[in-house]
This record gives sequence, C-alpha cells and structure tokens, in this order.
Amino acid sequence: MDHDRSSGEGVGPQEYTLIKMRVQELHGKLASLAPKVVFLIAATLRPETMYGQTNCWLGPDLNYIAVEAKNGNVYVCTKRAARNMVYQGMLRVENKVLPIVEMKGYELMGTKLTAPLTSYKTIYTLPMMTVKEDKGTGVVTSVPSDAPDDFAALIDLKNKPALREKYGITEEMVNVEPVPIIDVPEFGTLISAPSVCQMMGIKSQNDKEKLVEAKEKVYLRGFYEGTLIIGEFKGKKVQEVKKAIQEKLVKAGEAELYQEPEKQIISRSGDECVVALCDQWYLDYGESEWRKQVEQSLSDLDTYHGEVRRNFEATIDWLKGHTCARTYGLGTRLPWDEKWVIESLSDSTIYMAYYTCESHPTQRFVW
Ligand code: A2H
Repeated sequence: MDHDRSSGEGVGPQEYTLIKMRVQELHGKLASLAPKVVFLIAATLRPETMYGQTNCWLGPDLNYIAVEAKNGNVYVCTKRAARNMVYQGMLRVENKVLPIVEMKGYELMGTKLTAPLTSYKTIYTLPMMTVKEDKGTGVVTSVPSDAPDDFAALIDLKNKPALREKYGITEEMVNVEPVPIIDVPEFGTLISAPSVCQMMGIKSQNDKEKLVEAKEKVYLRGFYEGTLIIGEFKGKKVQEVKKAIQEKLVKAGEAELYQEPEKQIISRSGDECVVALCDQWYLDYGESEWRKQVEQSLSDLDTYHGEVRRNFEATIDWLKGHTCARTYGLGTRLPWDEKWVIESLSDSTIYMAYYTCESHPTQRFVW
C-alpha cells in the first residue's frame, strides 16, 4: 500500500501483452532445455500491431533467464520480469524465481523464432542498444512500420556490417521490410514510422532526441486515427480492435497478460516491489442495482454547481471494484472473514451499511 513505500507513492500497475515467440531450434545455452518448448516472451502495449512483426529485439548486454511456465513450457525473460510473474500465477513455482538457465543477450542473437500473426514464417532475434532491463520482459517485438525505435534500430543493422558482425548477425537475418498494417489518414499510403523517420532525417537509433519526437507523432496518430488494413479485423479502427486482438491471442495460447509497476516502487524495507495477484475483498460499487439507486439519489440532489455533479457522475462511472481489506494494521476485523482487517478509508463505507442490518455490532479493535 502507498504508506508502505519509501518511493513510488501513487504508482499503479501497467498491463502488457506478452507475445509468445517460439524458439524453432534449441542451440547454445538453450540446447539443454530440449525437449521442452521454449518461448521468448515480448512485452508490448500494442498487440494489434503484431501483424507487422519483422524481428525480435534483445539487449545484447542484458541478463536473461529461462524459467518454467505453468504449463511446462519454458519462458525466456529478465529476472525482474520473472519475479513479477511468480506472484501472478504464471510460472510453475510460485513466490520464488528458479532460473533453469542464465545467459547474456548476445548469447541469444540470431535465434530463429515463430511469432503469432506476422506474415514472416521465421523472425530472428537481433540486438537493440536501447532495450531496458527494468521495463517489461527485456524482450521486445519489432514492428518497424509503426514504431520509430524499431525502424531506426533495423536500418542501423542493415547499414552497418560491423555491427552485424559483432553479434553474428547475417544479412539474411535483416533482410526484412516494414509491413504496411495500419492506415493513418495524414500519412496517406506511406507507412508511418519509416516516412516520419525519413522526414525528420533519422538515420540511426543514436538520434535519440529526434526519435522521441517521431514516436509522439506516430503513436498518437496510429492509435487514435489508424485503421487496420490487414487480417481478420481489416477496415476497423485500431482503438476498437486492440482488446479483441489481445483476447484472441490469449485464447489461442499465443499471448499472456502480465503486469508490473509502471515505475519503480521501493518498499520501506528496501525491496523492489512487484505486482502480485492476491485474494482480495472488494466493495462492488459497480453493481448495477446499487449504481442505479445512487444515480437516482444524485439526480434528486441539489449540487449547487454543475461541476460538482459532473465530478460525482465521473466517479460513479469509473468506481467499480474497490479493495477494502488488508491482513494487518490497525482497524476492525471484517465480520464475515476475520483474518482480514478493514482498510481505514473503506471503514467509513462498511460501518454505515453494516449497522443498518446488524443489531449487535461485532466490531472488535485490533491493536
Ligand atoms: B511496443 P512503455 Cl508498434 N526496453 O510494442 C525498451 N522498449 C521496450 C521494452 C524494453 N525493455 N519493453 C517493451 N518496450 C517497447 C510494439 C509497439 C510499441 C508499437 C508502437 C508503440 C509501442 C512494437 N515494438 O510502444 O514505456 C514496446 O514497444 C509505445 C509506447 O511501457 C512496448 O510496446 O510505455 C513499449 O516499449 C512499452 O513502452
């Protein structure tokens, strides 16, 4: 909770879609994992762009681990990502990270992968210098048509034989072109990321400041104004189909949902915090009958100012399941499940509701 944090107060969870990219042949450090099925799992915020994947990025100097997933498959990602996953019921062993193999990114370069939705039968792992160890899984799917970072890193590899050589990358592995997948009115028939990069004179992933600007342009337009021009959802707005494509991938076993803190959070005991999937009691403020009654009451109320009414309406609209109990601290035991203590802010709601139906209050104080 917020007051248990020494830094990162107010920081919430960020959901990513983890795209499962199957390793076709187990070589080198991965050879010992045979006959298990091994996936590199890429964290993305844009699952609807997976039609345009051309390769997969790894940070050459980052540390990766292989861990056993719930279904017996093996996932490759950073230790930090695995540490979040073990608290979200995604791995075979819970609450503890047990690496089967540990390796550096450069040891995985040139790995052949099978990825969902893309028209390329095989995509390769390639080096990208800006992959961060403290974001997502450290595995990034590359969509050079719609991500300027991906486009810039790809042209670097195409233009620089020495860079390819350093990491054992062949010309064949970078012989891919951006696939047009999203139509953005302003860019006409041009593909967003390559045309913006060209207009702004971006020649490499080192053009950092320009890339920040290019990303703002491409992402906003692609997401809010873009229309898919490929696949099952062809002709639909990107915004409308993002969730449907995510669900389709998850159902097909080609993706998983994963969460992590959107920024670093350090606890008062000095640990880096994770997002954990825990049992929890909620107050169901979104329940439709309750909501109707509340909306009725609000319409009978004189709020004296339109702004106040709009604030109430907005809150009623977003407030759905609200967590209301914790396992420690000062407060009242939850009457129907006594291992929980009512969280102090929720208390004021529960008291009122509870006193109306319970003539012998059973609240006890825990010190
Ligand atoms: B996105 P946010 Cl087409 N290091 O996926 C660097 N970048 C990383 C990363 C890491 N460890 N993990 C994930 N990412 C990238 C696709 C995409 C993405 C498109 C367009 C926009 C876009 C294809 N690459 O992201 O900092 C991944 O790239 C725009 C924000 O958490 C992931 O989604 O906001 C995105 O950054 C997550 O960035």
